[in-house]
Amino acid sequence: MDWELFLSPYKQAVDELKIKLRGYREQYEMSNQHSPIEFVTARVKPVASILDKARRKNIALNELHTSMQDLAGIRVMCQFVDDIPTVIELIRNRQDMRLVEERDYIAETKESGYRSYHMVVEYPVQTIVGERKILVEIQIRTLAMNFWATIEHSLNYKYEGRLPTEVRDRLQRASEAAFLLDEEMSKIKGEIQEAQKHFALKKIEDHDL
Ligand code: 0O2
Repeated sequence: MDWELFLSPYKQAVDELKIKLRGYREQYEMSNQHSPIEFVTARVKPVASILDKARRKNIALNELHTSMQDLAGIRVMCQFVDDIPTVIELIRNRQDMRLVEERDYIAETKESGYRSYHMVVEYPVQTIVGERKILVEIQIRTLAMNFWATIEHSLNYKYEGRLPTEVRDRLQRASEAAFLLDEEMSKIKGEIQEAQKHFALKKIEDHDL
């Protein structure tokens, strides 16, 4: 299997979407509004992870494009929990993609403690042999949710998915702490935004000097 060739439309899709979603942030900044998007990252799933997941979920390699929804992945990080519905709406209203599925692991936290909002979309990529529709998984989460998921992901990698009970328990407590952090930040959102506005103005003034 020529992986580079197979994954090239996925790479095209994540590169395009990364630019498109980052564009929102610039628009909010230009209009002096709080941006619900803090930053955006994108990746094509590494071949080793594809093979591993295909084995785990019994997916044949010739069914990857329909059965593995996260070959192309975009992550949108938000400062506050209530930025998440704003981002969801922005994505739902787009005309350049079709929504396939949504999974709300914020309303229903996963057993591991994982929280995030997942949207699977079908995104058309123009190739030299015509249009290809590519599935892309967009994960939307706060900075606290992202911190937790990143740490948990590396620990899972280290322990090859078999986390010792003590680590698992600590991660569950850490997930609750991240939840509380999000709650506290939401409560002082107004204050934080004031401070950020002052900081942004100061940057402009300093730049003008
Ligand atoms: P990677 O390395 O991020 O690509 P499944 O794979 O069975 O868990 P499914 O049905 O494929 O689930 O879709 P789901 O759960 O909506 O999305 C899977 C992706 O969500 C994962 O991709 C992770 O990125 C993230 N995710 C889901 N559950 C967890 C979790 O408990 N902890 C962390 N850290 N991330 C999670 P991959 O392929 O597992 O990994």
